[in-house]
Amino acid sequence: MYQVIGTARSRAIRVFWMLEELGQDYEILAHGPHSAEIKAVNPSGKIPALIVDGVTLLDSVAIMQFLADRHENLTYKAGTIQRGMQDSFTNFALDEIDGALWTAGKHSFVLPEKLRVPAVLDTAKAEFNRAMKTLAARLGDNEFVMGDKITVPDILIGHCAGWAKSIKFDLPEGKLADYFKRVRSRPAFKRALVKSA
Ligand SMILES: N[C@@H](CCC(=O)N[C@@H](CS)C(=O)NCC(=O)O)C(=O)O
Repeated sequence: MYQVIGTARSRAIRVFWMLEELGQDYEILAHGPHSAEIKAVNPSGKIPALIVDGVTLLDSVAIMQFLADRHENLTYKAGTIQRGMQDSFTNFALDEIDGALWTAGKHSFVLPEKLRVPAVLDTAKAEFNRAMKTLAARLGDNEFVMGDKITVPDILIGHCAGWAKSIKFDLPEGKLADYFKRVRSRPAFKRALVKSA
């Protein structure tokens, strides 16, 4: 059985969600950032971590993609053109969406107070808004970023949409709002929220 170190209100929810999508059994070790339990496996003290076959994997997106590859679901196969396109969406979401949200988070509550620059929040919002415009253009009329098949980047983006809402960033309306709703209303996400609550 998989074990995941991490709490629900963190990037660990991406891993719980992916495991639910894949129908895999998992145990949640609900330890927060910088706990002794996470520091024992990750020198940075960051969550989440996945423990599989006695080995620890770090970084939520690497973990999601590993699980998708391993269980051959929610992903295109490595080496295909579609996988290249899928990974491009993953990198875009990580750089431009997660990146803007994380900048806002770091300068609101993560960094020690003396290192915070509150003015950067407006920059993070502007970057987020720009990413939303790019996403709308790249999504077009598709159901999911890769077309009609849900893949790893949709889970990542779906998580980021909820994160953005929770820190009161403006979320777009129209097709993008429908897309966020479509991804976030998946039963697997609901199960992950219940299990990790
Ligand atoms: N790239 C990592 C980032 C992990 C991360 O920053 N996690 C946050 C919680 S969501 C954390 O543990 N922060 C503590 C810190 O930054 O010191 C991932 O995607 O897993």
